[in-house]
Amino acid sequence: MAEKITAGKAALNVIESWGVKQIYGIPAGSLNGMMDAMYTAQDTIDFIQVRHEEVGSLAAAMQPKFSGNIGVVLGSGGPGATHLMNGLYDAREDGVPVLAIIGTRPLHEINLDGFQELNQNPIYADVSDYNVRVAYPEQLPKIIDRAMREAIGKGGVATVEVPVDFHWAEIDDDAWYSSANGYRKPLAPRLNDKDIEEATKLLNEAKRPVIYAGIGTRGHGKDVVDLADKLKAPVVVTGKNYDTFDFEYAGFMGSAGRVGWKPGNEILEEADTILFAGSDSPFVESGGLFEGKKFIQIDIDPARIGKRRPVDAAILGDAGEAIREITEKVDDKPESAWYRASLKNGKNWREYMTALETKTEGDLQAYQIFNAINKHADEDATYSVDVGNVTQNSVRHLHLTPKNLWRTSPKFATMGSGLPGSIAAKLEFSDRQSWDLSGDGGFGMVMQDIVTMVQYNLSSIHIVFSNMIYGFIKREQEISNKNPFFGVDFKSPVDFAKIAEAQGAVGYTITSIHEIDEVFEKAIADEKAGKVVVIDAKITNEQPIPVEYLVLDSKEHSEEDIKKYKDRFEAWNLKPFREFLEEEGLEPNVKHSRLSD
Ligand SMILES: Cc1ncc(C[n+]2csc(CCOP(=O)(O)OP(=O)(O)O)c2C)c(N)n1
Ligand SMILES: [Mg+2]
Repeated sequence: MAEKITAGKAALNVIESWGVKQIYGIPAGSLNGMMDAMYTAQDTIDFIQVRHEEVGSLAAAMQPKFSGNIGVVLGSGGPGATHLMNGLYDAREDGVPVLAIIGTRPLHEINLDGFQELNQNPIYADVSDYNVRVAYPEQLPKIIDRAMREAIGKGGVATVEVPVDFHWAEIDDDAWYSSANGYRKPLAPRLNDKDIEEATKLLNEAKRPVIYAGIGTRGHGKDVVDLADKLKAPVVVTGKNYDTFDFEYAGFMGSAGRVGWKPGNEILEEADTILFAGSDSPFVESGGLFEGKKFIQIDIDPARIGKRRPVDAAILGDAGEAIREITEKVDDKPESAWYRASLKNGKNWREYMTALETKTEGDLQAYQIFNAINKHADEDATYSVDVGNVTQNSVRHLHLTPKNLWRTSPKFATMGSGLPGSIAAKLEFSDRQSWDLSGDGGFGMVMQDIVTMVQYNLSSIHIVFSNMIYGFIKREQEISNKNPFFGVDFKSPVDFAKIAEAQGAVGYTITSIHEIDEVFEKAIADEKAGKVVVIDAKITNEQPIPVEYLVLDSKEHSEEDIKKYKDRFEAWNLKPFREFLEEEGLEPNVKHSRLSD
């Protein structure tokens, strides 16, 4: 007769066989069977008890973004499960794998309108690629195994609802298996020579080429740079792909749009040909930056080619491979006026950023804090960045290299993802420094889980950029709203250092530029000693420069408006790209309003 095993333990054996090391969650009546099984699996899988299920689901979503490993989270039937939504949507929007195991009543009580009972599968239908209720105990390990294949294979969310009693049920030990050993990552489609030729031809003809490097180029930064050097093309990235390149690389122009760099926006405006590699950026459809340009798209997914704009040439395949092929075939271009003007523009912008970062007098701003991070952080530090002005500032002022990992919630863009991401990063990379960079609004959504990091000895540094506003939205209201600002200012200050201390972490407050270095030295020493540190940086509530609304060009704006803009954003030495183009003997492509009058 076959040996017996509980269905819950068999399910956990399956989960472990897929390389899962931890499961996030909060226990509950509908999860008692699961927790009982987890007790027996403690030597291989850690239960990470969080203080809010959303933190668990966001940690589970951030985990594959940092390491590629699937995140697993529990939600109790009803309220615990509905609390998972933000993490699950974050995973779906970023195409990363998460398994959500959600509880429910014992099977014989189902459909009786019981306590906390919801018709759950329909709730998770939209967010999930795979979404079922387990029908009987022997099915539990099999469904979990399928859920792993579906989530990992499709890069999305699998939701499995389990009646609480199934975990305890005994099944035959030979009635389950794991398919993990048979899982293979699909190979990229083979490149088509004709497609490479057509793309190469357009690039050879281009007078003002730009490489737009999306997330598909991650791990291939050097290949992109090789092509850029040969083509003399500046490199623009998508907002989530900054750590693919070295900040110091002079041809690097940041990203376009609001969460971007001035050169990223201007260079796309002035380009004539864009090699759009491995990106599904939704911002490509808005803003008009791509109008009238030759558009060459590389993507590994045929469904994405042409999704955001009409293409002039298309390459189906891996972005790194395609870029290497193009580099072999493309003409070695001589230095061009376009490239020189672009580099000058990049340099002028970097000087602007450096000037802000290195200020030694005046009110404390986020920029000087970033300068301290650049100075004090380990070179392979991980950064989990929340959503708000902090995202914008971090892509401009963090000096990232491919040794770092910089992750955020780029598409779902949920606030409150910074701290959960730092939990996941530290669990995955215990010997690397884990930074959480959050605004006071975003941090306020999840700050109760500092104690989770303390409880599991997850040393980390959390910077709270306290500007007393929902800054990112205040700026939007400034542009769009007819009435005065509404609902964006904070009236009551919060002492985040005290909140940290109250949870067993170390808390510091910085209120002036002069205090920064001393606090950072202490914070780094604390972090090295294994502590969790929160730094409450009381910064001004001024906005970062809006690079999508530049008021710098005398051909477009009045001297008075330019002066106002420069004074406000301390941008006295910032020049419009037009000036660099003209210095190099080039006409601007963009028909500015005044020019075309
Ligand atoms: C969960 C969630 N709620 C609301 C928003 C809309 N939103 C985007 S940024 C932002 C303000 C962020 O404020 P804070 O964390 O203080 O950062 P700041 O912009 O002030 O630096 C808001 C409300 C969001 N993205 N996510
Ligand atoms: Mg704020």
